[in-house]
Amino acid sequence: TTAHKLVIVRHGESEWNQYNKFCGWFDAELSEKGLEEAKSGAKAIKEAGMKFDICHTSVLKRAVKTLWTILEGTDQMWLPVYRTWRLNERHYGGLTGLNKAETAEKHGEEQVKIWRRSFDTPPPPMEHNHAYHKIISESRRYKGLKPGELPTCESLKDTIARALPYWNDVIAPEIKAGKNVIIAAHGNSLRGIVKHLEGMSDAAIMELNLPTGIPIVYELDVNLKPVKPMAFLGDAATVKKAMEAVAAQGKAKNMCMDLSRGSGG
Ligand code: DG2
Repeated sequence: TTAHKLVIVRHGESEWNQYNKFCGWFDAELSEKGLEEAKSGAKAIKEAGMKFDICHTSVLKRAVKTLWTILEGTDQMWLPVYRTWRLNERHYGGLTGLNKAETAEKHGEEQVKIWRRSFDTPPPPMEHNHAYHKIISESRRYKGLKPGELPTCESLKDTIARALPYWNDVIAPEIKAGKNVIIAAHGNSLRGIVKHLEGMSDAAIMELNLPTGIPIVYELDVNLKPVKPMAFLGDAATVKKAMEAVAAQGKAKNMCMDLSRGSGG
């Protein structure tokens, strides 16, 4: 039986999602569409009457701003918000800043799917001369990380390995203590949490693509096991389309832009 509810939400579309670039730890802004998605997410949470006690997010503004927008839209801006690098997006290494469709044209769609969705194959590392190396690795927000914690690239497995301690040590005890928690994070850091919660296999998680800005509700038992499948606070057709658009970002042609804009007819 349901003992707890948890809300997780991937940030609204970022400017780099919009340009179809691998983003990872680059601190991209929300796009205008992404801000609208976050507002719709807020509206859905408000209509569902959901109230929170504690909020967790990453140290990347696309997730933080999505959370702010949800808190503003539900009149809960007074809530405590905790930010941690452990909820950051997976570090996309040397792929950071590259266009996903162009990368598929160059290396093949299969290779791009492996880089995007395989469980334990990391992307190539970010070298010191990479255009975004300095701005990411020398950012003040990462000064407190211990030696070896700052990644140069991460597989989903690596992402889970640094996100799970935060889940186990901070978030899970709060939920068990009866707090209503919302987590605003990223496609792959949330896929890691979903894999853990649902006990999904390494193969099954490959096929899961999380849509941007659509809140997901989990009903959990006392041991934090889901008692039913994740529920999206959005209509089924919109959710399906949004998930397919994410999967299509790794296709060689630019089709995905048309799909995600809904302008393809
Ligand atoms: C995307 C996910 O992360 O990309 O880093 O490019 O959720 O922060 O927009 P997010 C990125 P894919 O793994 O879906 O290619």
